[in-house]
Amino acid sequence: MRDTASHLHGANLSMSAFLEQPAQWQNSVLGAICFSADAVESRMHAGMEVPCMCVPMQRLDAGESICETWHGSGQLTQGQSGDIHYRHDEGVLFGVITLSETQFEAGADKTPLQQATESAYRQVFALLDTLHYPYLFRFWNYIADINAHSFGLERYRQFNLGRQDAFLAHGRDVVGNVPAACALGLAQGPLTIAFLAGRVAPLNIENPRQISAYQYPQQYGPRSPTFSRASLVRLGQDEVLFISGTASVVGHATLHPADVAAQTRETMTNIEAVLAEANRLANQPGFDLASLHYKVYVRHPTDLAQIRAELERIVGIAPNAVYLQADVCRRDLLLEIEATAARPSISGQRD
Ligand code: 3EB
Repeated sequence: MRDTASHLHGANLSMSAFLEQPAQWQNSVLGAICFSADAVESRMHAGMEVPCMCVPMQRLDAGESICETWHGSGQLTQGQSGDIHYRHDEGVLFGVITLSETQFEAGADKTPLQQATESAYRQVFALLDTLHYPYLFRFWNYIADINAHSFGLERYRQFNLGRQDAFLAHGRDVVGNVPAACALGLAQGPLTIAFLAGRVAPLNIENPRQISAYQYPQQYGPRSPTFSRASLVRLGQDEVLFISGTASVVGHATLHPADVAAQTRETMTNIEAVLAEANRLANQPGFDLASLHYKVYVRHPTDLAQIRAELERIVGIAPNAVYLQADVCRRDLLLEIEATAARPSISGQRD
């Protein structure tokens, strides 16, 4: 039993464990992101009030599919607004939105993916304005065929155009105070986005080894990606750290293009640099590699063993990590790792 109020925390469960939880547990869940290569279980949605997003990705390190759940506290309220399903407590809102590009026509100046992205983000911002959760903590972005080219532009770059236009349309910053995020490629499916937002401004953290993504030069596309390297959220006594998708990028360049072990090491050095920044800013420093929960997106399944061996060597103890097959937003990047801080203040809650 949790004793104190306003705890935001995450947990990973297998899909079957998720479905077997008692109603009381479900009543604390703000939402879930379920990674499964299999067709979506209809039970996931039937009669469930929990907003749940299914990401069609293969888990590489175990047979079981995995659900990332986010828990709130107290009375939860859920709803639907346009294409968004959401649930919130007093301080935090979790939402999911999926949009098919086929709803949009290839207009003169905007591609269908760009329009879908802009629409999804505009819907998110409008909802947050209406419900008064103005601060975005974190976005999860999943995009079919992320490295393919259409309409003369790589699809990830089309996504970046639509995303930034929505930020600008809502008068939001596109440099500095921008949310943490990840952006990964799927074999197929609609544009799939989840988000966490709240009523307190997070601290946005950059990585001194990297140029901020929102300042990437033109060579990476007509619009820079709108995300920060991490966000640190303070909720009462709690601090939750969201480290964005992190890759083998130093400055703005990809390093070690064909060496997956070296990319893994460079990525972890980047995560360590972000942790150092977080500890400088945190009320309760003490975030470390061993206490993070990792999601490791692997482009080539055959690279799993090498990536895993490096990660385990660098973290020291067996890391809390889930490995998933995904495309990464630059062709020469072989992996991307995101991480969330475990909450060391609560004993016996290791999840
Ligand atoms: C990078 O450092 C790797 O577009 O939202 C990581 C995390 C990356 C988020 C995004 C992209 C995004 O640029 C790619």
